[in-house]
Parts: sequence; structure tokens; C-alpha cells
Amino acid sequence: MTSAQPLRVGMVGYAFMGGAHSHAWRTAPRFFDLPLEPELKAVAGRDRNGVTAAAEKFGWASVETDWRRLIERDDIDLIDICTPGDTHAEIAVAALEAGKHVLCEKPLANSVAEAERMAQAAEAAFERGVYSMCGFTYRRTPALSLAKRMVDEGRLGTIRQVRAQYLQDWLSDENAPMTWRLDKTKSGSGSLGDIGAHIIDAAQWVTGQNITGVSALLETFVTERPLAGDRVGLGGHGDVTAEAPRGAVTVDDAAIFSARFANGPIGVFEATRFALGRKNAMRLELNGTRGSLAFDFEDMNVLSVYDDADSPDAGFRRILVTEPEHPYVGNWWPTGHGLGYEHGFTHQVVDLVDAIAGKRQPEPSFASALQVQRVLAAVESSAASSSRWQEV
Ligand code: SOE
Repeated sequence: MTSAQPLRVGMVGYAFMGGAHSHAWRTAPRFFDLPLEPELKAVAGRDRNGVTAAAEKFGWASVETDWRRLIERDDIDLIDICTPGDTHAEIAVAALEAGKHVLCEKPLANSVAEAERMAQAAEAAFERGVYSMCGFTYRRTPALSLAKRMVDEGRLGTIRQVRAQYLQDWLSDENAPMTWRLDKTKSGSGSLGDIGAHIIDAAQWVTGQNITGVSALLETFVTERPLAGDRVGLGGHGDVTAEAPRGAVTVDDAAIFSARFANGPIGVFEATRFALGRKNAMRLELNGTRGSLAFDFEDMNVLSVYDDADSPDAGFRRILVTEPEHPYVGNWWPTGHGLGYEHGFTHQVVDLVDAIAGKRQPEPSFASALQVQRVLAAVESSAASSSRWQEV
């Protein structure tokens, strides 16, 4: 623990992401020497009982039932937005204009227009020394950070092809109940924005190239679902039964698209919650002129690398990304003792705090997240048009 100046945090929302962020704010200063000392000052949620229980569980010093109170309070320096996408723009713009730093969960917003408004507010705030970041945490998995380092060093040569998948299966049961992630007014889109956004950001970040065009298909396999009797998490089935009243699913269940990148590579992307047996398989493979790399979050401490300079029978090498010189790992455990999903959130806090103290733009910036939003919108637009689709 350091005697550094405090960074007083107010978090909005306290479900899955709220828990992951709370853990990160508490853990980061214990394993990394931070130039500012995060303080968990307040958590906001509409339900007083729920948010009070969350504050006790996750260690927040106070509660608010209206996020606007966090922005009014002068004992809060940063607003951490862990709510569904329909609230991101209003909260982030208000916080930035009030001079508070912002960490906003992905995707940045539910539309390009909202994301543009957020990016403009972030740019104006930056001039005033107020910083913002969007929570694409998979960048901060050591193996993906190592992949980025290798591509930047030219180890793969010129990138020719990108293969990205994000496969989950928590909705493959057609009686899995309705959640906010299936309501377009809350989530903006389905698997496309929720998990597709992650692989779009990761592919653009690791290659260093933006996607410039797409051709897409979206599908909704189950168009109605039981309305849950109580709050259910990912795949939680609550107390619903098949006879419960059903609500309309208004988002995609699966998204697949081809893409072209700025300097020539082509790519294929797939995001689905119906890949039965795949639980959180966020995957990225790059093929270059000198080598390839492959990552699968379900084996997140490993990066597979093929180097064309190796002997023909070398094949892909399996790098266990737990060496002290690998990104972030040196602050944790001895080699071979792997990290988990939560470490990406802790590394996100570390890099955000370092950037704020260093008066640098944290990455991914709202501008980077706006680019992801533009790709999401292009995928939806392409899927809605039949111009590129050839019947067989
Ligand atoms: C659900 O699909 C989800 O929780 C995403 O919303 C998260 O961003 C991802 O990290 C795990 O899966």
C-alpha cells in the first residue's frame, strides 16, 4: 500500500461487471505500485437493498440510489460505469463535463451517434486533464499483450489473415430466460455488441489496423423466451418454467462477418451464445508471411506461435505466458502459476491509474471504442441489406 494521493472511485452498477471492477479496484494497489491509491468511495444502484448488500459484499464505503449523486459529490474523482449500454452515454458525458475521469464498460454505447457524443466529450475533457477509458479488458490478458508485442516487433511479418471467434453457449437452452442482454433497448445488440465487440477491438489492437469494411449475417435462433421471475445472471435459469409468459428477443443470437483491414489483411469473425460446449472461447489467430499466432481465452495463459524460420517439423510452439518478462505477470506468481479472468480487470485499473497520474490518454480511448462501434453498426447495416448475398 502506498501513501500516494487517493483516486476516489464511484461505481454505477453492481452486477457481474460491478463485481469484477470492485475486485480490480481493491486488488490493483496490493500487487502493483500505483502512483494513485484507489478508494472505493461509493456504489450507485436504483434498488437500495441491492446496492447496500453489494457495498457490503464488495467493500464500498457508501451507497447512492441515483448515479447523479456520484457526479455531484466532491469526494469522488472517477466514475466507473458498469451498467447496460443504454445508460453509458448519459452517465459518461455528465461525468466528464463535471470534471470526473471515466472508466466505461464495453461496448461504449448502443449507437454510433451516442459513441460520437461520448468521444467528443472525452476529447474536450482531456484538454482539461480529465481522462477516460473503455473496458476492453481482454487486451490486458498477458498472452494477448504478448501477441501484440510480437506483431509490433514484426515477428509474423506482414499479416495476411485474421480469424476471430467469441463462442459461448449460455443461451443454447431455448428456455433460458429473458435478460437485459436480449433487449435491444438495453443492450443495443446481442452477441454482436456484447462479445463481438471484444474480438473486433482485440483484432484491431493486435494487428494495429482498423477494419475498413464488412459483409455480415446476423441470426436470432430463439425469438421468444420466458420472462424471468427474478434476476438471473448469465445462463442462470432463475425460477422460470417453460410455461412462464414469454417475451420477444429483439437482438441477434449469433453474428458472423468477413472483414477487410486498413493495410490489406482479410478476416473472418464469429460471435455466438449457441456454441454448445464452448463457455468463453474468445479466440484470435493471425497468419502472417513469417509466422502465425493463436490465442484461446479458455486456455488463457498460453499463446501458440508458429515461426516459419523454425525447422519444418517444429509446428506451433506452446508458450506458457507466465514468465516475469511477459506483460503484467511479474507482479503476480512464480512461472507456471497462471492468471484468470479477473486479472484483466486488475491490469485495466493499473494502466488507467498510471495514465491518469502520467497525464496520458488511457487506451482503449473512447475514440478507439468509437471505431469498434462503427464496425458494429456496419455489421448490422450489412446484415440488413441483401445486396452482397448470393442465393445458391
Ligand atoms: C456475457 O456475454 C459476458 O459477460 C460479456 O458481457 C463480457 O464482456 C465478457 O467478458 C464475458 O461474457
